[in-house]
This record gives sequence, C-alpha cells and structure tokens, in this order.
Amino acid sequence: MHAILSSEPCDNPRSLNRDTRTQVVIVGAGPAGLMLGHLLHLAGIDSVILETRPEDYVIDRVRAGVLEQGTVDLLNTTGVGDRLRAEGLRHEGIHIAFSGRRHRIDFAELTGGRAITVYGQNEVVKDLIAARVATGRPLVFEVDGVRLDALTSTRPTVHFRQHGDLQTIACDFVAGCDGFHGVCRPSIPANDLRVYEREYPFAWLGILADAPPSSDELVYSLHERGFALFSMRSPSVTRLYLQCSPDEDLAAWSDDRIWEELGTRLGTDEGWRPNEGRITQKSVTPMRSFVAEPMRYWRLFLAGDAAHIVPPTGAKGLNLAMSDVSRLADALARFFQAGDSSRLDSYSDSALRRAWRAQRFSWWMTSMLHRSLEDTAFDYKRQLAELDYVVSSRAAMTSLAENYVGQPFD
Ligand code: FAS
Ligand code: PHB
Repeated sequence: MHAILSSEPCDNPRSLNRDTRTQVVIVGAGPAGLMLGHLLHLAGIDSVILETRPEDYVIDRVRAGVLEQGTVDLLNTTGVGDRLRAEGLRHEGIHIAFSGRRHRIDFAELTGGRAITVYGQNEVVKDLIAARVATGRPLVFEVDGVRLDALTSTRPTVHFRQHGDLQTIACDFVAGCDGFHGVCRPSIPANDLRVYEREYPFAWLGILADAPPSSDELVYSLHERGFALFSMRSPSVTRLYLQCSPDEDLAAWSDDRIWEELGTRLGTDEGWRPNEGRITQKSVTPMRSFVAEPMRYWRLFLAGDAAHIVPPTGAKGLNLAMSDVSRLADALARFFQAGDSSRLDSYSDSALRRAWRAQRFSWWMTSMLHRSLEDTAFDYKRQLAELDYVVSSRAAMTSLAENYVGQPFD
C-alpha cells in the first residue's frame, strides 16, 4: 500500500495519486455532487468528486430550468451566482391554461414577494465546475467501476478505475449524488431500504428551439389532447414540452408536427401561440415518482435523484437536490468542526419530510394537468373544474404558489 496522500488542492485535480485519503468522497458531478463539493470547500472540508461521464456530456445535458428562491439564495450566498444574476430570468408568476384561456398565478402577490428564476441546469453545472476547478480540489471525470466498501466502518473506501487503473480512496463519509441510475443507492442492502414509487402512463417530449419566447412567463396547459408546457432558457431560446406516450418514437415527430401539436395544445382563443423556430434538441423524458428511505446507510448519505425522483411538472427535482446538499453540508461541517453528529443523525428524516412534500405537489400538478388513456369524459370535466377552482380561489392559488416557489432551505 503506497503512502496515503491527502486530497487537498493539488497540481492535477483531474487525476488522483494512487490510494488517496480524503474526508468525503462524492459520487456524481451533477448539481447535487458539485454543490456539495463547493459547500464542503467553503467549510474547509476535503472532498473528491468522481464522475463517470465526460465533462462536456455533464455540461451539455439539458434538464431543469426553474430555480426556487432557496436555490437562487444558496448559489448567490456561496459565491457562484454571478452569471445567474446576470442571465437568470426572474419570474413572479406562471400561467395556467385550459379551455382556450390563460390564467396568471401571481407568486409575488400571493407569497409576500417570493419568485422563481429561469436559468438552465447546465448553466448551474457549468458555474459549479468552474468554481471547483478554481479551488484546485479533485474533480475526476470518466471514472468507471465505482464500488463502495466498508460503509459500516469509520473508514469507508471507494474503489474505481481511471484510465484503466484501479484506485482506492479512504474517507470518513461517502455522499451518493449519482442520480437515479447510480451505484450508491444499490450499495445499501435491500433489507435496509424501503422504496416507494409510481410510474406514470405518459412521458414528456421536450424540445429546445431558437425562437424568442412569446410569453414572459411559463405556461402550463391542459388540453383535451394532453399536457403542454411553455418554458424558456433565454430571450432567444424557448423550451417546450408536450405529453406523449412513454415509448414514443421521436422519429415519428417531424418539426412541423411538433409545432402544430404545441400550437393546438397551447394556443388560446385570444390568438396567443408560441413563436416557432429551429428545433435544436429533442428528447423524451419518462415520468416517475420515487422515494428511497432512509437516505442514510451508516457512513453513506444519499442526496438528490439518488434518493428521490419527482415528475418534472412541479419543477422540483433540481431544487430538492440543492436543499439536500445544503442540509448535508451543514451536518458534515458540524461533525468535522465540533464533533457534533446530531444533524447527520437527523439528516434523513428532515430531508425526507421536504422530499415527500415535493412528491405530493409534483403528483398533484401532474394529475391535474395530464390526461391518461383510461381517463373518461367525466375525468376531463373534473380536471377542468379543479383548474377552474385553482385559478379562482385565493386559497388554492396561494397553496400552488407557495409550493411552486418553495420554502426557504432550513
Ligand atoms: P443527476 O442525475 O443530475 O447527476 C448525477 C450524476 O452522477 C450524473 O452526472 C451521472 O453521470 C453521475 N453518475 C451516475 N452513476 C455514476 C457512477 N456509477 N459513478 C460516478 N458518477 C455517476 N428539476 C427541477 O427542479 N426543475 C425542472 O425544471 C426540471 N426539469 C427537468 C427536465 C427533465 C427533462 C429532466 C430529466 C429532469 C428535470 N428536472 C427538473 C429534474 C432534474 O433536474 C434532477 O432532479 C437533477 O438533475 C438531480 O440532480 P442530481 O441529484 O445531481 O442527479
Ligand atoms: C424547464 O424549463 O425545463 C421546465 C420548466 C418547468 C417544469 C419543468 C421543466 O415544470
């Protein structure tokens, strides 16, 4: 066994010396892993981030676009909010559309000034990678064969291969930020994990288009033909989604067919329609609700999509990941700085409480705004009646608004 070397800032953070020792190994360089690495750095805690994909893949992956106030505050107060402040689009409301009409939900008025910010997840990831590189701390892309060991001991180890070389890192804790398809959650023995899940009988066909947004805020629409969402990324890029079947064949969707369907589902009697433009990206996203409990197994802590998945209708996934790592970083700092493990011990329960709240809201938005094949004409009328109630009752609008903008991170 070679001498164990610490993972403080080093001359080559993209590859590790063999057999490194660190305080926290973070598996996954998505928003959860990168933000955790950043918060631990600010607390003077060593960490190594391991990512299986190449850097450009992680950056170019198109996902979330809506940031809660809590996420915006976290990025700003930890010094990675410059571009967000310059390029993020602050929205004080959204529109709900049905029966050919749009209805505005005024977040700021209903929540005492809270709002959302539209800023692409890949921009957040870009900002966090730049911050990590600036610290000189290890961020290792294109690793494979990640395997966790001795999680029940006080010295867990993480094995992985980089450029074919088998390596091992000893640490105090492992943070599983490797998403739904990662290796960390499956490293927990099945008897020690309870899983709650729901698959939805539909998916989202999402596009990016070079078209100036024709609405200044998001539009969530229920149409007899299904759900549609109008969102954006910048003053020149629109992001749109429409409900499709889980096994939808993208090849069957020409650009013309996509625009026609979006126009039908989003168009209003007053003549509003999304501006059309060159479609630069298309993808189909499955819809599921998933929660794994507990979010801790001895020295392994799960955060973000590794522990919970929400359907994107409530725009909660990225924001939940951020609230998890904000909570976990605080707990780890108290442990390393004061030997206080109380927050580590309560991490799973408090993170799950917020996750189940987001699950309920995301399920409710999804059920209210999507049509499933077995639905009857009665179900559609009932959905329209629910939407009519939501846009005409201050109590209902306030409930939607406070859940959408999110509670402050605690
Ligand atoms: P991620 O999945 O982002 O990152 C996990 C990382 O771990 C990945 O980079 C992966 O490559 C890596 N990894 C996996 N296995 C590994 C292994 N064995 N070893 C090393 N690394 C490994 N959320 C919102 O809040 N608002 C939205 O508007 C929204 N829209 C969405 C739209 C779409 C189309 C999708 C798919 C999701 C959307 N989400 C939204 C949810 C989404 O943003 C996720 O919640 C978010 O990416 C979760 O971040 P992480 O937990 O970091 O997981
Ligand atoms: C997005 O802009 O990608 C987006 C916005 C709202 C959602 C989901 C995705 O609910």
